[in-house]
Amino acid sequence: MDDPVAMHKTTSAAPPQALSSDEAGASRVSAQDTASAFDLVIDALKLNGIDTIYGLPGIPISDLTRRAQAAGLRVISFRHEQSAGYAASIAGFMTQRPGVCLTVSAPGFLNALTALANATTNCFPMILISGSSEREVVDLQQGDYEEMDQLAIAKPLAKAAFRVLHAEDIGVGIARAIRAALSGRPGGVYLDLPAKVFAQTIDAAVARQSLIEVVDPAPRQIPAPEAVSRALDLLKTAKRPLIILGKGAAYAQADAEVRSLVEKTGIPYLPMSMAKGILPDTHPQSAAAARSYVLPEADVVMIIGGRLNWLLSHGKGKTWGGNSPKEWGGQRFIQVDISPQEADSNVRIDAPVVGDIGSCVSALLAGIDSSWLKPPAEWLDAVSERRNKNIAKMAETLGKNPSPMNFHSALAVVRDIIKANPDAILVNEGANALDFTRSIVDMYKPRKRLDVGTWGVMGVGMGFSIAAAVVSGQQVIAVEGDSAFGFSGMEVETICRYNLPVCVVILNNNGVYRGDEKNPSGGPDPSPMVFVKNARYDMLMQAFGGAGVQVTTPAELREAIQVAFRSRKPTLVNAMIDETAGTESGRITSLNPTAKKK
Ligand code: FYN
Ligand code: ADP
Repeated sequence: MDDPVAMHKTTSAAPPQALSSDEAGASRVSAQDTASAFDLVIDALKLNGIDTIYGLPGIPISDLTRRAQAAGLRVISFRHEQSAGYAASIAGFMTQRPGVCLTVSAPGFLNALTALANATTNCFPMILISGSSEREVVDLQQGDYEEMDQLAIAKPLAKAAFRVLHAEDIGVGIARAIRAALSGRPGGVYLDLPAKVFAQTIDAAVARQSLIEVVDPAPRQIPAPEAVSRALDLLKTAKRPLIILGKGAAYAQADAEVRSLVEKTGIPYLPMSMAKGILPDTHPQSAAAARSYVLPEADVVMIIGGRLNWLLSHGKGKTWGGNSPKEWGGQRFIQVDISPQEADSNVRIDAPVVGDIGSCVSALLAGIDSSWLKPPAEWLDAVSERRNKNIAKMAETLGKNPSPMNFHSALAVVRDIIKANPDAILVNEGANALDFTRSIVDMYKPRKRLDVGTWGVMGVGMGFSIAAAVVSGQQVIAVEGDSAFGFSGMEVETICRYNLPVCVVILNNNGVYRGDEKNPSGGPDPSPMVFVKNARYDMLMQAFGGAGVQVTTPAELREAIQVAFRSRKPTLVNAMIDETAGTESGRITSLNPTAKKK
């Protein structure tokens, strides 16, 4: 997809680096008499502190990527748009600034669309900017190059979708996209830029006037005082209270307030997967290891930045003490959320508190003074007892050293590595590789665990890892099932090209879930559930100049990860584990009709 458009002026590309906000304000258009649409897009992004573009160049946006790099933006160029989209979305989650993904028209746009939809589903702020074909040809369906009505297709999958037809509207288009992505419940936004716009040039003074620096893009939303009192009154009645922290609480970056609320109330808390680490998983009030005990037993549950969706069994059924899948347990719920529509989505919410988490939690804290009574000792003791029992059981399993290595013995190593390197970012995808990692590897700091999220989507691994390294500069470790890795594996070239401190650990059991299935017909094809046996994924990383290591024991695995962390070199550790290790669908067997029957 070479772009025939010649560059208007050549500038040697500066080495990629993050912009300071002062630099971000510097204007390209001010230096010229006229401004091109390319200049306007770049200036509008910089003016709003956006310093990185994740994308894949081609018609009609390749010149935009060159010029953006020349103008000091960091442009991370991927091998597939879906990974670029995932990268942008997780950058949004980590930074509270929309991550920008740039693609070509129709197929490129569609490749990134899964990531845009995933961002919307997960409440990650992201902007997908795609070039598109000629409007008049598309609308008459006359068969343009990469013809597609992208705006119409993006709309149902995005929080908002906009199109710009004139260069002088680029400033407004980008401002609207930023506001839509960040304000209220964050989400994915689509911005359509037809090729014709890029060919436009306007007077530089007009261009300067047209740019908007968005003021207060995510305004605080203060909860109503009566909603706060209602919630506190309900909490006071609880004999067996529980707090659930969701990834919205991690996104909000109100870490000190959330911790203070948990500690001042003395209530046990359950972190959802990406909320792990808001308080360290080793915190004495963590009920993570007593999940199946606290959910049905709790009488009042305060959920902060999380949804009662499938991950929480919709707030009802056996998980919550109901006798049938549809029956509600006896719990009463307080829900703290920025979306006024979230409450009652699955069960009755007795006390919705609508607002941003920082403001809501601060308001709740203001109502909790020294007279606040901690939960009854009976409840706290019961939770501790169950938790300690499960932790002891887990310690026993992790202490074993079976041959061949299995999920537990491999993940015991990752657990130690994260404990020793709490700033490292853990990316995690797979089925068993995901589920075991979630319960075995403790997190110590907020927003350090990035995973498959609300959809349980596979393919986020390398995109998330790349963005995590770019945004934070921290060491990243991606724990991947061998199947999950396949969705974005080619991005190891991207990791090597940008020399990022990413250590990919593949828990390789030769298949989807496990690797020992046979073709039931006895025919020559392998089972649809298995891969090439003992595949050397490590050599894939070596092909691009990174370090690739094959390991078969926990000691070798530890050594390989430690070397990767010390060197900060792109590394792939192919950890061969028992091919019979793994259950179909991991911990969500109940959602898989076949596995459920088995
Ligand atoms: C948790 N547990 C622990 C610990 N932490 N035991 C000991 N030590 C520690 N630190 C216990 C916990 O109490 C549970 O035991 C069990 O380990 C599992 O905990 P988890 O993972 O928190 O709970 P569970 O039941 O798996 O949670 C349900 C879920 C989760 C839906 C939230 O499965 C999930 O996030 N799944 C995502 C799946 C996904 O997206 N897969 C990708 C698609 S794969 P008990 O209390 O005894 O139950 C395609 O097939
Ligand atoms: P989890 O999967 O961890 O349970 P979800 O993604 O389901 O988390 O839920 C996150 C919730 O957090 C969403 O309902 C969203 O509206 C909410 N949220 C996101 N950001 C904020 C914020 N800054 N303040 C309040 N709520 C937020």
